[in-house]
Parts: sequence; structure tokens; C-alpha cells
Amino acid sequence: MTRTVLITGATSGFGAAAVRRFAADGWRVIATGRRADRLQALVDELGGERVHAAAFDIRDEAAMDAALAALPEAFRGIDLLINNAGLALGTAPAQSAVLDDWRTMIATNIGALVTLTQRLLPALIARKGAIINISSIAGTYPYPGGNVYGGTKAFVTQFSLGLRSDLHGTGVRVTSIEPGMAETEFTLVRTHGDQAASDKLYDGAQPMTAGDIAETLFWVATLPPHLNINRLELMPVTQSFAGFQIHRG
Ligand code: NDP
Ligand code: 8X3
Repeated sequence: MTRTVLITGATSGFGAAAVRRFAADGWRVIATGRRADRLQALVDELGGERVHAAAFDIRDEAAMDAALAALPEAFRGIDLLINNAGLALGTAPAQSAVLDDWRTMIATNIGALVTLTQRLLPALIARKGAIINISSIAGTYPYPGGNVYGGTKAFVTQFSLGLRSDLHGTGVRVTSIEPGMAETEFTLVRTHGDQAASDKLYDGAQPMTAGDIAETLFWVATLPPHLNINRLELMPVTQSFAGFQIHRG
């Protein structure tokens, strides 16, 4: 039976790689994001029978509802929701951060994620489907400048665990994926378009790739239905932990 996955944030990075990975295995994919041209390129590449493009700002509830209502018949039975759309903005300490950046992260990483999840829960329960939420190591390990971004990802992890509790007995699986450094457009977005800063961060660091994460998502999604991966944290070998900081004097 052909299964259907809705992947948010499919115009770039993890989401775009996941669209290709699931489509390659014969899944129907609903690909969402704001950049309609990139979604159309995926449809052109993989075929309209395999991929349906739904371009909308995920913070816009009315646009989300319109996109869901406009799904073609063949894409209506959603088996898997991958809540991937998200972003970090800025690395400034809290005391000098831009409040609007914080609001954007909260609206996207939390507000939109919980809204879409609630919209799809009845269908996912009916189909004994699954939800995979993209959290981050930033939700577990604090670092200077991680403030609200880390806070939103801690929410995503905890919300995922809470969903597991609430969905007890429904057969719906819920997973929190918590990656470390992976090279995508993430840092370009975080630095408000500073390509040199993005290149510098990843240079020589052998970061994870979007393909690594897509493969992980596919693995989690295709495990036998009696198995639930609750949380999965992954990093490149080159990334590890540093100690606490101490201020003197
Ligand atoms: P990218 O910037 O490459 O991709 C982010 C995706 O989110 C894009 O497709 C973008 O689409 C979408 N998105 C952002 N804002 C909105 C919005 N308002 N409406 C609709 N779509 C939106 O980054 P990644 O692939 O790296 O990030 C994917 C997820 O992984 C994020 O949640 C991120 O926090 C998380 N993550 C990333 C890590 C990394 O090191 N790269 C590590 C851990 C977690 P568009 O702009 O077209 O709307
Ligand atoms: C992205 C990973 O370490 O840049 O979520 O915050 S990190």
C-alpha cells in the first residue's frame, strides 16, 4: 500500500532531502514551505503523482487550513507528519537579542508545529500513523546565544514526549529527532544571509549532511509498527561537549 507523508520545510536542507528519500521509496509526499519555486522544482524532478507542493507560510493558520483543504484526493490519507520547518535567528546574548527574532522562532518552531499537529491528529489516529518532530541538541545542551532557539527545541522534545503519553493506546508513534551540526541553509538563515559566516562554521568540520538526517527519518518511519523511537540524538563525530563557564572577579 502506498503511504503518504507530509513534510514541512521541504524547500531546503533536511526537508528537501527527506522528500527525495521518501519519494524514492514510493511514498506520496506533500511538500510544504514558502518558496513555491523550490517546491515546484521537486514536483518537476520527482513527478506530480509522487509529490504535491503546498506553498504557504506555516505561521498563517488560514493558509495552512486552505492548503490542507486543497489536498488532491490521492494525498488525503496522511500516514506520517514530519514537523521539520523551523529556524534559528541570531546568536546574540539574550540581553542584546532582537525581540522580533524571538517572536519569529516561537511562532514557527512552536506555534505552527502545534497547530499543524493538532489539525492532523484525528487523521493520524484513524490511520495509526506517526509523527516525527525535528528538535535539536540545542534543546538539551545550552550554549551562549542559544537562548530562545534552544527553548523552542526543548519545547519540541517535551511536546513529543507528551504526545506519546496522550496517544497511548492509539497506535500512533511519536519521535523527537535531535540533531547537532548539519550543513544546510540553517546558518545562512540564522546570520540573516551571511554566507561567509556559514561557510566558516562548516569549513573543515565535516558536519552531518541533510542526506544523513533524511536517512535517519526514513529509518525511523519504516521500523516495524510495534517499535517507537522516543528520542534520537545525533551529531557529527567532530562535535562534542565543552565544560561550564566560570566568571571571576
Ligand atoms: P534550512 O534553513 O535549510 O530549512 C528550513 C526549512 O524550514 C525551509 O524549507 C524553510 O522554507 C522552512 N521554513 C522556515 N520558516 C518557515 C515558515 N514561516 N513557513 C514555512 N516554512 C518555513 O534548515 P534545516 O534543514 O537545517 O532545518 C530544518 C529543521 O532542522 C529546523 O527545524 C531546524 O531548527 C532543525 N535543525 C537543524 C540543524 C542544523 O544544524 N542544520 C540541527 C538541528 C535541528 P521556506 O524558507 O521556503 O519557507
Ligand atoms: C541546530 C544545532 O547546535 O547549531 O539546531 O544549535 S545548533
